[in-house]
Amino acid sequence: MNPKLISYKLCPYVHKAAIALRVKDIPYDIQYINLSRPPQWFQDISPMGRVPLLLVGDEVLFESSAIIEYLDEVYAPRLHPIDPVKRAQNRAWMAQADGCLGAYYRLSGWKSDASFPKAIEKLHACFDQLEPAVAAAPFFNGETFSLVDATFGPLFFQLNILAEIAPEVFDDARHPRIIRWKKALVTHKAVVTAVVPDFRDLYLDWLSNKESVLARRLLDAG
Ligand SMILES: N[C@@H](CCC(=O)N[C@@H](CS)C(=O)NCC(=O)O)C(=O)O
Repeated sequence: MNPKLISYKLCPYVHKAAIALRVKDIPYDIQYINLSRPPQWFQDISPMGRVPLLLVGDEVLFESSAIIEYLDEVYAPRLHPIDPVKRAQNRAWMAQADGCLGAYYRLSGWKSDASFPKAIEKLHACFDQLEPAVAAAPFFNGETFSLVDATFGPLFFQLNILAEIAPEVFDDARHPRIIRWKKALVTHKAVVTAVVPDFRDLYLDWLSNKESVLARRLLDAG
């Protein structure tokens, strides 16, 4: 029986798990739920009421990092570095992704035009910390796509669409390594195919339904 990913179409944590499944060519089933009205069966099995879940036989896995670590242990090829020091460093950077995602989410719903640059600066402050760590290319560890790439891919994928209306989310001069990394990630086959084909439309629709700076910009852009 294939593992089954319980999903919400716009969730970056689901995207991360789907990327790991795809990079490893693991056959999997996927079921989408409406997070604003989660079905009872989901509430019964999801310890935190969150997606993603990965159903493996009778077992329920939750937390995207735990899910991708599980996949990496069970299915070849190994995406984490073999060297324990490098692996620990990779895990440490994976843990930092949530801070950047938080800054991005706050920015996506930011209400005040006047203080919007502050929201941008919070995201850039996260990138300032990450920039020196992105030493290799095209991916975080070099030629091989790893779990760090699966973790940051969804953030950059969503930001890349957001940048169509807020180009200031990326600063090429301040974060040249991140920009180069971002370009490799948002065009990677597993990253692109791990979301639904109409993701961009759904995402812009989600952005436009907030009372926010970005929703107003979308409206102005027509
Ligand atoms: N730390 C969790 C975060 C998962 C998460 O926040 N999922 C969101 C959707 S993107 C969710 O299910 N939210 C529903 C809720 O919190 O009620 C992970 O990495 O899996």
